[in-house]
Amino acid sequence: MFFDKKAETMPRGELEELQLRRLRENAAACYEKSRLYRKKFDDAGITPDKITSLSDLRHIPFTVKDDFRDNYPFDMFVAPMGKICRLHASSGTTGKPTVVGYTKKDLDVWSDCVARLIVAVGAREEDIAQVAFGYGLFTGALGLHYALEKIGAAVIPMSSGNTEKQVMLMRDFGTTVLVSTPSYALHIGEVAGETGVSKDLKLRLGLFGSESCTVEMREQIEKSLDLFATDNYGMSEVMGPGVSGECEFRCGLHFNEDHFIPEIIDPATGEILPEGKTGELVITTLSKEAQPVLRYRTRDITSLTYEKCECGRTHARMEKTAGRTDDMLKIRGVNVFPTQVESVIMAINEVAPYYVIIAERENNRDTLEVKVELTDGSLLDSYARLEGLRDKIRHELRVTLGLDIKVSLVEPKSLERSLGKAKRVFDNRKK
Ligand code: DLL
Repeated sequence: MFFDKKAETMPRGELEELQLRRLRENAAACYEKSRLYRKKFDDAGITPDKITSLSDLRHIPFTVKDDFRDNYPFDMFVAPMGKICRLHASSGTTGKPTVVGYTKKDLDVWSDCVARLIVAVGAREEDIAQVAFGYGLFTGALGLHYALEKIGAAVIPMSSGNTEKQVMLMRDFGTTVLVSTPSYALHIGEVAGETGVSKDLKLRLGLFGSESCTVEMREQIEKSLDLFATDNYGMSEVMGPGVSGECEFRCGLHFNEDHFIPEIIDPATGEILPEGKTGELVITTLSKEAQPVLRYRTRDITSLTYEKCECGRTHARMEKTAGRTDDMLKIRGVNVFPTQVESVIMAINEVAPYYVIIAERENNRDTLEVKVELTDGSLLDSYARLEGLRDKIRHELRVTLGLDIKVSLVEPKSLERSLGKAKRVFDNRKK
């Protein structure tokens, strides 16, 4: 099913013509109205009229998160304040938040973009959708909210937290679609099981996003909530959710390529990588009025394919992200992504899908510890069985990562549950 079949299945030649026209308009607006972009262009010795083909995009300098921080709060806007009608911000763990502004048209395009993604995985007018993202400055909740309204679904603006009530309403209202982070969905499934309401739920579809989730974790969520779990991706700097998302075939996330140009670069050199190669995703907005963004370095690691999908969409697809360059841990010369650890843990029956990864520096040597919850606490009483399980997990991690990692098995339900984006990595070496 399509929300906007014409746009989503546009022949690539036509799509690229549209992209070029929008890119040229966008670059000209940035050059004319933004001090930041004018300086970037001038420093690189280019002017927007030099962009005559899509491959000229490579001459435009990158935009990075610090550009948003340095221009806090509103200096990244190219539209006057009178035209801005919504502000969001991404919290960030350090420093100032990154602020994003939207014009009326931006909000309309935003809800169209998200509507395409949710219709592509089967959301319908008849659905009752519970939004369990935190409402507020975070783009997730309102981004999904307005798209769900746009397709005519009944929206429950529940927000995150209050999980027992969340589950009760889900049962009483007959919620069919759950919108949340995958880690919160996992916790909702746990609480639904504990409170005995799982069997009364009518969920059929999960619209999950905002953090990485392995296929193994997704299967766990599907089992516990009995729904079809799907992935959508985005970031506040370029819009929020609505940048890319899976279709019903779940073979990569389709970009809304008429509104965004994706590129993959080598994160170390900035060099553009060819189709299929894994690197850092860079995004250029094509239609944002309030705050266009040129070549934003997302720090997310993925690859692209332009092959036509079985669903009929012609827009490029990105692979599910392996993680962020800032989440990647370098331990004794080996790169470790939390998703690799997750895949190993999820394949072991005796442990629950709750874990944390802790990096330390001891005697000038990096160490990594994985703490993971047992499903059955009685195992803690049997030293031999516990040791056996620990050895098995350590062995599997060594095979996957090529690293010796300390494994700690902890009591069931002892690790903190996530209500939004899970914090699973603690790199104490940075302290
Ligand atoms: O998380 C926007 C969003 C909300 C997307 C709801 C999807 C659903 P930020 O808070 O700015 O915006 O965080 C953006 O989150 O650079 C990725 O690292 C990560 N991220 C977002 N979606 C996914 C996903 C929102 N589906 C950052 N898979 C991005 C993996 C994701 N990581």
